[in-house]
Amino acid sequence: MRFDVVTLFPGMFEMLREQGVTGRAHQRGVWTMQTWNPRAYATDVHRTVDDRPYGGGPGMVMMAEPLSRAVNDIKQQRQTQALPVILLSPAGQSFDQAEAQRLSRGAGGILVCGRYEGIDQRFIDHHVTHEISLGDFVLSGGEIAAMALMDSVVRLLPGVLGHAQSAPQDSFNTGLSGLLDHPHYTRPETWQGHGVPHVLSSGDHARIDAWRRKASLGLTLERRPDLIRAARQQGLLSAHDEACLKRCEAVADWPDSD
Ligand code: 9D3
Repeated sequence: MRFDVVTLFPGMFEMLREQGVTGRAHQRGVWTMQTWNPRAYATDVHRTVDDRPYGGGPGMVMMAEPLSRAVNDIKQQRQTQALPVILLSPAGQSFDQAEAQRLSRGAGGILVCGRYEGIDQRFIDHHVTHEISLGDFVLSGGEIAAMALMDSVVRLLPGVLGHAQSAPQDSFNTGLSGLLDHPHYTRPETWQGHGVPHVLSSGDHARIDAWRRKASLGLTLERRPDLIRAARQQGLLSAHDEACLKRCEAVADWPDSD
């Protein structure tokens, strides 16, 4: 897996290379990343990468030429024209786990991070194959979105997560049928006067699994009823799950009641 990132702020990406799960995987050579600064591809002495918008209005627009020269350089170095060129953009398709999984099965791609008010549309029309957003909130640029995307993809690569934190148990993944995860507890047994649900120290794994499934269903019903509908539509809910949901719907103050 290799990502080539076009960004005016290459320093931001060191974190991904150095820290945590992605840092360890990078150290082991599971994935690589190279950053490309469009400023290095500017054609004037001031190394200009932005200009005022045609039609007027506030803010600046990233020029097509420096970005295009950067992308062409990447494609030449990687000896392929077929790489996905992903623009991180508030106008993109909302990113989700299914897209992370698709990307994790590929060879990586070119990530283009915008700054300022936007990017000259002619660059987008000429080079960009996918536009991806993190959701309906405003960031200062595409960098943090690109890092979030790479983090979510790299952790899905074979051998990146240890057995103890393996990917299939995550929220939105198959083990949980696309439901939210159940609550977690660890020592001490009493913290600030609050105990741990007794079933979790019973050693009865069938009862523990049943409790966790019920907790997942109840939390998801309360917070993300859209995910319940999606799981149902995909046939991921058993008759037992449906009965559990019916009982949850009848209990107003879940999960505090027993
Ligand atoms: C005034 C119109 N704004 C569009 C919503 C302008 C604008 C805001 C923020 C233009 C660019 C940006 C920078 N954001 C990103 O590059 C970005 C982003 C985001 O802001 N939210 C969610 N996902 C993403 S991915 C890239």
